Amino acid sequence: MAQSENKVCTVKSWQEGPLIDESTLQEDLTRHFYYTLGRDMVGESRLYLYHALALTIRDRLVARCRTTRQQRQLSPTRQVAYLSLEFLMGRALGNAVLNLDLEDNVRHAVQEYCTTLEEVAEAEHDAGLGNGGLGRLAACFLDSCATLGLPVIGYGIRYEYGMFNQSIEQGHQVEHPDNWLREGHPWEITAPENTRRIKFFGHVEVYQDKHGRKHHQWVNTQDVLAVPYDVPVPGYKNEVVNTLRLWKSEATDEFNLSEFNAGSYTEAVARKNLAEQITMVLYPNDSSENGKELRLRQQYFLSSASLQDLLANWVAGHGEDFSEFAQYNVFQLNDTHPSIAVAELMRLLVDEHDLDWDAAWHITTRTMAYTNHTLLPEALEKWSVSLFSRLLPRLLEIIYEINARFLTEVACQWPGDMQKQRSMSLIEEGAHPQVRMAYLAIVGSFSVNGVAALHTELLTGGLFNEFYQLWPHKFNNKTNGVTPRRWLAHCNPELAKLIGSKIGDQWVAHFADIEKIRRYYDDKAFQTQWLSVKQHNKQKLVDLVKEACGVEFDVAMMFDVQVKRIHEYKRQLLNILHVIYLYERIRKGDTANLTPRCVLLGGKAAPGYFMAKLIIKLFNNVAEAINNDPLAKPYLRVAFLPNYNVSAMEVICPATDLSEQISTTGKEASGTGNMKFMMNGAVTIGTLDGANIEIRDAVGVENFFLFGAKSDELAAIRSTYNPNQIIQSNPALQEVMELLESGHFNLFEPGLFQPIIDSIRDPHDQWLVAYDFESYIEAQQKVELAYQDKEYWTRLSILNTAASGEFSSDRTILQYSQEIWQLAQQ
Ligand code: B1H
Repeated sequence: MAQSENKVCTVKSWQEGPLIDESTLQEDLTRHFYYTLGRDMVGESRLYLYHALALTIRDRLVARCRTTRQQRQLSPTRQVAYLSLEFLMGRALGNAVLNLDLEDNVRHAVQEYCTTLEEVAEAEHDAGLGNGGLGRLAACFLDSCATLGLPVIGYGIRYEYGMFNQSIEQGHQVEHPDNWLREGHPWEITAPENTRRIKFFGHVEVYQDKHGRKHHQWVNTQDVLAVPYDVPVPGYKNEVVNTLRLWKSEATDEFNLSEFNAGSYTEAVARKNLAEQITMVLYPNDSSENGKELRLRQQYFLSSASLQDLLANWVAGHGEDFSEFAQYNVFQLNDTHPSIAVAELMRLLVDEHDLDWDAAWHITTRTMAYTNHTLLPEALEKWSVSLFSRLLPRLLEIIYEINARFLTEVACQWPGDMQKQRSMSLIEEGAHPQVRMAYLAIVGSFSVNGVAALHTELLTGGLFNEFYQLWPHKFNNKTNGVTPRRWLAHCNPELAKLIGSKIGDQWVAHFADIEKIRRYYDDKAFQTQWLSVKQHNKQKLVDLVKEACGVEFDVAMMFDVQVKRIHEYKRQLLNILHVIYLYERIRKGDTANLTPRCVLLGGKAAPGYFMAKLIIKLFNNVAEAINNDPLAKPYLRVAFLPNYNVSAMEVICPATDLSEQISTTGKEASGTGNMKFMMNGAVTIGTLDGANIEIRDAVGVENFFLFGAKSDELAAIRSTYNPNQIIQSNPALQEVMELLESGHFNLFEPGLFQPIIDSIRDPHDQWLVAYDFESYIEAQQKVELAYQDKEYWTRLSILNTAASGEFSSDRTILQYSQEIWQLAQQ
């Protein structure tokens, strides 16, 4: 439908919009409850009340979204599209109430329904459209962009099924589909008029026009529709509402005619399912690629739909003149997952908008920016050339052309060095040639950034060193951050209030201000209040653990927590060995200096990751043995929290005393859970990895419990690594291994944990579990002593929160905005 055919008609009485402010909130809630949803029984269901409240708040978001858009149209500026296969948004209600400053009104309004805001909020499903840190980072970034008033639109996929739900059965992880849309998603608004068409398969035909110019036509394709669903993203008390646009795949209305005419009507309709499969499910493999064709389809689907969307908007405003396009647009690629966008933008500009190659390349390399999130080799995406040529034939041609021109540049830089050309080529040669997506992203982008200082150093000095030598100016660091709205103001209201009573509430939007509470770290009365808030928060976690795991935690004990995806590099196994070590001491009666502690572990294992699943089982078996031993009860309690997700973290991080950040050095690109814990006053035990290094610098080395090998020692350690000898020469570790190897934790399942035992004893153990055991135990002993001195620990806790200012995603986004995006100051 052409825009010009629509008559523009503004409803006069609505030019200002209908009255929609706090004063009508109560009536709007009732109207949505009674009429939009057709309910009449109060108390009938929390779910309906939640929906009515969400719609009431959405009205207010929609109004602000419209004014935000209108204001930006008045003075167009450079804008950013953040392309990500994951947005781990969690729940929206509490965040919207906070950011729109509606708490008092909403509390008042729900009172009429004889319930509380907290209870209503519990009815919302988490939007689990992400795996872990990378997806949650995207969500924090959206909050910061809106809060800073930046014109940033998120583009992602509206997965029908998000991250799977995890239950624990007989100690094993069991996965259940996350049908999060079943009860409806009241925040989204669909915009079918902006549906885009995405091509797959087919072949390329070349023809010459009358001027002798070659044109490429991608024909005989099997097309899929991308239908947008917009989710509002409110800024904090600033009237700005940005958009997250999520694409859903749908079949076109075209049938395969021959099939249809042959009487196979139902088969032809059933074939539509193939199209709808694209956005059916999120791949649950955090930090490892899986190489599945459907995943490449998802990546291209998102990239193409989003770029077409932006180009269509551009053409609506500027016609086919792209001369200023790069001045007004930036595309930030969240890892290589959407990196096919580099080739797709070339295709759209050259094939569909008739630009010549050089003009299109000029635009592409001035608008694309790439964030790398991992050095793990298993996470570096490669797609086979044969899959590409079948699924996306025109894109493969474009990648070849980009590569040919790029290799000429390499040859100029390093004349005659064929090895350089091979190692830097976008195509990895071999029996099964593959496209290296990270290289495509680097070659096509003007900026390449890592997510913490060490990570960026390792990128430029190692993984991408050759590219760094060629283009040092492209590389930069942007240390991650998390939003203090969700991760302090919303999830820890008591602490927020206490902080506010001393330094005001400016910190919520200007988080550098949090440093001001440092003044009170020695103030006895303040310490007492601080501790009392922590105890309340711990009680909430006690209730959750009791309900979810049936284990009794005790607020008087230290809460020692490790929650994150289960992965060997994150070393949950080291944590378990420490738990077994403590248990050994208890069994031996060596308890004089033992600080009672509750150890909580949580996180999901990728369904196909055998070792990660076995680690969950080991932890649960160890927990079972310890929790059933009356000797252990006064000193040690252990629980695995099933189905760790964003909402669970909102209860966990305010209640944690000790934050476990114990990855093998050089493996965790940044980590962001470490920052959430720190903001909420947890003290960290950790390695010199990822953002831990910056956290330790910020809080002061004396206030951080450091252990483990350092990154510049790793090569030497690995070359002579002999875990069996380490075990032999360390009595504590020897005892731990003996207990594990005796079958004490798998009495009825002999040999169950042999793969774990073997991995610890393996001289090629990449994760260096045995190597770091001794220094980990020492650091844990220092933690125990520190915790025994309540006042000292409380001081540490306050200092951690006070030093967390730089880990706000507002700081990160300001750096993206100034140093990469070059957005005008708002
Ligand atoms: C991170 C991933 C990731 N790095 C592949 N890489 C995925 C890779 O589904 N996949 O194919 C999904 C996720 N995730 C994490 O990003 C890092 O491990 C963290 O250290 C970092 O804090 C986070 C955000 O930068």
